[in-house]
Amino acid sequence: QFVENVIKHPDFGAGRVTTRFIDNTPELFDFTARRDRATRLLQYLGDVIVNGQPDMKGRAAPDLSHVQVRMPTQPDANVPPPAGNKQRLEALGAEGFARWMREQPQLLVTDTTLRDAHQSLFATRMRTHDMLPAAPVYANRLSQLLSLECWGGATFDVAFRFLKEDPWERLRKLRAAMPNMLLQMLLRASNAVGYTNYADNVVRHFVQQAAAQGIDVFRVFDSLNWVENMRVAIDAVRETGAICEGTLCYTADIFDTSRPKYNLSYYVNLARQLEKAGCHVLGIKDMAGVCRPRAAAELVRVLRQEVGLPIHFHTHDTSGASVATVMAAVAAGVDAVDGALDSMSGLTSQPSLNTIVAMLAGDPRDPKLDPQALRELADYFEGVRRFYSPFESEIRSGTADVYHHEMPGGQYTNLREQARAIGLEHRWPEVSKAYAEVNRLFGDIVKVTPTSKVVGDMAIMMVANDLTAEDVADPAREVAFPESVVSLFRGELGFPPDGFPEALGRKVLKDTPPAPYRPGDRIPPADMDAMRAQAEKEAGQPLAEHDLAAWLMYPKVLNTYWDHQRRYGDVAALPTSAFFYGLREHEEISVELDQGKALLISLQGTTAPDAEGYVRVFFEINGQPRTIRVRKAD
Ligand code: 3PY
Ligand code: ZN
Repeated sequence: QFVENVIKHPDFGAGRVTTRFIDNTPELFDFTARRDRATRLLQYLGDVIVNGQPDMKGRAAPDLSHVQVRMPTQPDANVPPPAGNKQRLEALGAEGFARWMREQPQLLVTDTTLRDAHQSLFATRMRTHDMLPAAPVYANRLSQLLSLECWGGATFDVAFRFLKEDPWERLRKLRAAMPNMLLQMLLRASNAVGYTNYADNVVRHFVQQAAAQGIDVFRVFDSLNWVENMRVAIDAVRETGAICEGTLCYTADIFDTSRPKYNLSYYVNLARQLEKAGCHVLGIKDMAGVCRPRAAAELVRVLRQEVGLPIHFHTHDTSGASVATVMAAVAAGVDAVDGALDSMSGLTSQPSLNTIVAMLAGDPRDPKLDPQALRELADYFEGVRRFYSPFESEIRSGTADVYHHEMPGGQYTNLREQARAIGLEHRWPEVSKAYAEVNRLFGDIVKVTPTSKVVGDMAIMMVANDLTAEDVADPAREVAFPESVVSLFRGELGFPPDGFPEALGRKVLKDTPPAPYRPGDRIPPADMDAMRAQAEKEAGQPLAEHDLAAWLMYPKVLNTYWDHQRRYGDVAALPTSAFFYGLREHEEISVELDQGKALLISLQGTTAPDAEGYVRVFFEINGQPRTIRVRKAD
């Protein structure tokens, strides 16, 4: 192979070869690098075949023998996609784009399939490998979509932690495949894509990197609806030239007089603050799906009078009523809504985009999206979803229970995961009941990441220890509160407008609760040079600016990810069935390590463990036999 590389090199052919040729022509060694990468992938497959994929521990592998993924028709790669909203944003700028959104009559639609839908249905596990075949179809046949939500929220952490892939790489690939579409992310304001407040300069740096790598629309929210705590993120987004969708999180019910703090004027006041803070678009984020049709209509009608921003409505279908809610919002004049392709919709996910489009056919606000393209993509994801079935929750139907527990759709599968991990899944109804009780104990707060995680931690702790709400509130009873609860009461995620309940705060903190302050004012700025030096030392390699941004938020997760990379190479290139379940005997997969260069890998067989506990796994790779030794775990 090496000699072949030398002979084929254009400089060799052209006689431009000096004694330094070999030293100066590193690509001659590509084959060793490729061989090494292939070996590492085989090691990964061998480990999965012999010992199972770590994320699958305790889950039953699905029967995949009948799974057929129907690929959507791929457009001609030589024909560039039509101009879309990306070009409109470039032409009009963020303010101009927002004005266009508000003035044009059609309903604008965001597709959440690549972010919220899989976060809400199967614990955020969708891999980039399964997203990419859809991208050219979106770009060529669905370019009228307002945007594709494809990044942020839990996808960032889960990609590194569980999927062992780089979310920045995902973003770059999606960006390249859809140069005409607006790519949207969910940003938790000062919590960025994490679960805690970060230093202001870390948040700014992250936003700059996300915009530079391809994000056009930032949906920014704060988990306590505290606009003061959103300003750093809002300003950072504005500086990049991207669209800032300042978002209010909807909770309770504007018509419920027993919870007056979440009445209509609460939301109008928030919307005015977001407009004044410089947001281009107003998002209404009904993260749990508790906004009923009558409330959505009233909210949209009044907000459209009271603020000048276009309004973008987001909900979840946990109750089964979300299409009704979306239709009510549309009738009241909402400018944009979110939906997910129908095979990725419903239950804790978004309402079906295909259904919304079908319901509005012929309507003056018809979004005019190609139903056939939506159908093909939905068919494709229906097949893809089967690979992830071990991560799906057991729910089979919509339930009005959500109006009671108010758990965000994006949290539901994750919290069930958390319960499962400590053996509490069979007590799930108690967990969801405790969740509602914790909300009341905490003073009826907005529950969305990360406050929702704190409420979930507390609920799980109560069920695990058989504690009632009375036990928790009882000053005489010792309770070991989870660290996240202590942090919440210390104000490290900010404060609700009416503060946290004083008595419980005293019990949790064993001290007087603090007066409200903005967490970012107390977190010293990160020393970027020192941080970079440390991160590069841990990574064992120079890091790009965006890698540093990731490490600043998730140092431990990144270190583990880098270890995995060193050991196994780029597992993101594997097909999903192989990534999670390994290979069946004589199954052959094609893995594209470099653009256009596929490896054919098949499993020929395995031996029983030898005396030292090692199994030999026989592969064929591009027709050549290769054996990998794997120690069988006890
Ligand atoms: C997230 O922050 O990940 C959410 O989806 C909140 O709804
Ligand atoms: Zn959501």
